[in-house]
Amino acid sequence: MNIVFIVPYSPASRGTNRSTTAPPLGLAYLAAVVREQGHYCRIIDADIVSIPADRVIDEAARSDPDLIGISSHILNWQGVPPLVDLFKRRFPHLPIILGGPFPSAIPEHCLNRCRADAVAVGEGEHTLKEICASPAEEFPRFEGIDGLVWRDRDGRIRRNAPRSLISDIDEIPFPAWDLLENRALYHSRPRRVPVGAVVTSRGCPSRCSFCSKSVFGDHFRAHSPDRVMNDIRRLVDEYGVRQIDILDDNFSLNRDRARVILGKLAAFPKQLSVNLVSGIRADHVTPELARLLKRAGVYATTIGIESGDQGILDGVGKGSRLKNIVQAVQLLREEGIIVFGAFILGLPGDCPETMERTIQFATRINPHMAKFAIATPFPGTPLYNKIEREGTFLFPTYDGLQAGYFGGRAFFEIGVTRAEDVEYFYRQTFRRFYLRPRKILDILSTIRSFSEVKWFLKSTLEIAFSLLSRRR
Ligand code: B12
Ligand code: SF4
Repeated sequence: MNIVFIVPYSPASRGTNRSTTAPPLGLAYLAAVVREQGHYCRIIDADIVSIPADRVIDEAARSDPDLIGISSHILNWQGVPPLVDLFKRRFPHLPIILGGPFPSAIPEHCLNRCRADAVAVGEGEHTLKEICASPAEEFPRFEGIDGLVWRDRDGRIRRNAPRSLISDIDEIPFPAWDLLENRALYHSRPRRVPVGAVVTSRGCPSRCSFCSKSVFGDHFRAHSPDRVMNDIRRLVDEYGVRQIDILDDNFSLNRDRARVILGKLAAFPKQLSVNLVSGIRADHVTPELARLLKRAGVYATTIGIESGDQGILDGVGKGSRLKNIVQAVQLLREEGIIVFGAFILGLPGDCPETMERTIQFATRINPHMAKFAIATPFPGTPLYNKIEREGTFLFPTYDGLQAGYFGGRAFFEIGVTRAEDVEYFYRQTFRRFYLRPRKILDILSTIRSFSEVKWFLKSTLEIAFSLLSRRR
């Protein structure tokens, strides 16, 4: 059987979202699993090369597909219904399955918005494997396969039992990296090139109100350090990778495991640069961990700081303390690790005083770079449910976004949190954080390679574009 996996293109993913990208690893894992069953796969990442729907269909048609799998998150969702529609017009009997964080959060809604046949909710490997193992005469059989929400012959949407999580994720094969076309386009701030990406764990037990956990849920499951190193070795040996982007939600949750991996990276025969793209928790950063990170080649990490106001932080539910954040930024800076601080404006309770506090906190603790986002309620999250109960949506996020967090427009109002204030403070952030002579020198002093210079020029243009465009 031929399976074509697609990441749809949506013009929405322009702007600051372009300077840091990652390969569609979810699809690469799925492809690796079904290839083991003997199927042929292709991955078309239309988003990374901005291919519109009609060209995606021409490309897919070349592989004579028996099944189409589309992966979607909230920012590319708007590309899905037109793509599915075109497919169904040209190939009415070709089954189309959706997956990824956005359809997983609101599968019935997504099926009502397009003509796809099913949504694989949550972790996809076992669900897809079972679909692909349907007897040829019944293919694709959706009935009785856990994790599916699907449309039956009468057009009714049916929900099967939930899919249980894979208990030992080491059983999942090495992702089909060979199927990722345009590999050079996937990277965070690149200190060394080429860049490879790994996800060493799945799930996170924290309960941040804004976080979408529709795929991997609350239960932390991790690859063994040996498996992580085997994957990294393959990326280095087979794909020449010199930098590793670690995409985990919570890399340091199991501190012993994190220490072992960092130790193995430090002893790795080739020197690698490592970027902890999605970050580590501030309260995990001890002097020992900061040293280990440095020795392992970690040159940059993100810290989800969110707010400079303890009351707002308490409302987020992450359990962060401002004093831990101050200490973490300081320790990482002392080790010479670049710190990206991720802040959110417009969380419930945010008013001019608290947002002023956030900007002042950001400039005081001074991470090298700061990303200020506007609070975005993803369907299925506690934040979304709260706005639905107690606030007012200014933009309905259940049909996707046009500009992610950085569009400069507030998505909701609730209590004292008013759109006008949020947008005002958002506009202030860039000038007040970046346009300080000392800050510019601070940033320039972190650049070590030509690839980083190119990245800076591109990101600056993208930020300027985002600040000017103001979309939700
Ligand atoms: C790395 C990452 C990024 C990187 C790179 C993104 C990129 N596209 O290039 C950066 C930091 C830049 C980023 C940016 C954004 N991100 Co992001 N990101 C992630 C992160 C941490 C890891 C993604 C990953 O590789 N996961 C691992 C793979 C294995 O999982 P997966 O892709 O979900 O695939 C599995 C299942 O979903 C399923 N599946 C997926 N597709 C399909 C298809 C079929 C057919 C089937 C059967 C199954 C299936 O099976 C797979 C294997 O189990 C996730 C959080 C997370 N833990 O997943 C957030 C996450 C995907 N990001 C999110 C968001 C919102 C964004 C932004 C929109 C934020 C913004 N700036 O506005 C942007 C979008 C950028 C863009 N243009 O794509 C949200 C999405 C929420 C939602 N409900 O849609 C997430 C879930 C974070 C969160 N917890 O809230 N992101
Ligand atoms: S720590 Fe990160 S992954 Fe975990 S719930 Fe909070 S935002 Fe989500």
